[in-house]
Amino acid sequence: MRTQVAIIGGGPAGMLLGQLLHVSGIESVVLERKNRDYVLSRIRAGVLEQGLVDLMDQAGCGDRMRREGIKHDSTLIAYGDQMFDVDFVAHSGRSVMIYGQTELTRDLYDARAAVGAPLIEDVEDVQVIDSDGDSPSVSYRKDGVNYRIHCDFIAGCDGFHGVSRQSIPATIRREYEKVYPFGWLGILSETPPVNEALIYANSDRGFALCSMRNPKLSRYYIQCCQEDRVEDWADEAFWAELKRRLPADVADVLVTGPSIEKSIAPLRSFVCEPMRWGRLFLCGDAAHIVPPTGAKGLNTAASDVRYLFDAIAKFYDGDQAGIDGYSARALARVWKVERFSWWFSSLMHRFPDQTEFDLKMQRAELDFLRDSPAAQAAFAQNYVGLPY
Ligand code: FAS
Ligand code: PHB
Repeated sequence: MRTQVAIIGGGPAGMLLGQLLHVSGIESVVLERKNRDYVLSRIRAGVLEQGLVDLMDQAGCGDRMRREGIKHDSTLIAYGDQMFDVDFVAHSGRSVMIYGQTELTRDLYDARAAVGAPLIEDVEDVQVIDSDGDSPSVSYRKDGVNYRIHCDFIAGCDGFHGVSRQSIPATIRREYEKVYPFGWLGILSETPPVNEALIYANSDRGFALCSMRNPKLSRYYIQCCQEDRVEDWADEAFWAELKRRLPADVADVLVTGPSIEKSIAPLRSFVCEPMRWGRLFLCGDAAHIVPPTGAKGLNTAASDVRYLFDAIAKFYDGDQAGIDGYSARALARVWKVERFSWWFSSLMHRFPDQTEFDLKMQRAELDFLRDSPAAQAAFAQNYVGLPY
């Protein structure tokens, strides 16, 4: 088989890239280790930057998101008995869109199926071949049969545990990592959100986040120990702990109910440099990971996709500059996002080794963020999404 772009990974990065290429007349094949049902069963991101909203429109996949997504102009930040809002529009002129990653990825799967573009699911043993040569290819096995796809470019969109990053020689790769000493325990419940806005809470018992998917579906998180397992947390225990971490007037109106999904996510910051090796280009979690505090994981996958799509489209118009500049351009934004995600995580979580002085610093920074328009403007500009 031959195609122009072989995309490894059918998550949001791979499927968005595939759809952008398709609407521009560039052929691609998506190889997914699992399948549509598995990918859509994972509950992940909930906040879309305007850049990603615009890309979904450009890909012709924005209609349901526009109908069902919820525009948010601000967020609430709570600490101790304090709670204040940061007005995104006042400080940045932009908003964010609440629309689950699950629904966004569903829209992309439906769009690819509607145009009949190749998506090969349940593949095994994907391998990147000769990416640093002039005739790259990808091999894989399906139903016991080995296949090979010859292509012009390989997009490594296969997430943190994929094969693409490992296909860049270890002597070339530089990896930067910070592992946080806690995780996030998240639940989905068919209950009305506790507030119209998201609430990020720093309490003396640890971090909590009140989010949502729609007016009847709420998403809540609490910081938990790295060793915790989902089975350690009965719904009743989760709700009781969440209430302890929220201001009393918020806890009093929290509507609880059975969890329809419950999972624990580890938190890490991670970046791989470079994001290119010959004709192989990394996008999304294959190249970088952020703690979800700043809602940047999915959104930074989107900016990578935008840069790579632009570069490939220009290549076929005879301009190599985008391809040659992809890694540096993507990493320049990635590192700024890593900084914001690390900063906001450090501000809102309780760390096992924190001293009384450290806690005073957290409190002082939160007081400054509450009182300073300049600090709120910096927060808002990062949260709504730095320019592409
Ligand atoms: P993904 O990991 O989503 O997709 C990669 C795809 O590649 C998967 O479908 C996988 O099956 C496939 N694959 C892997 N290896 C392969 C191979 N060898 N061959 C073929 N296919 C292969 N971000 C937020 O903004 N907010 C959140 O609350 C949030 N919560 C998260 C919770 C968890 C548990 C995790 C892991 C991530 C979370 N994220 C969150 C980040 C998340 O949204 C990612 O940023 C987003 O899924 C990135 O999309 P992709 O880069 O497409 O990677
Ligand atoms: C979510 O709704 O899943 C969500 C929202 C904001 C975050 C992280 C996760 O910062």
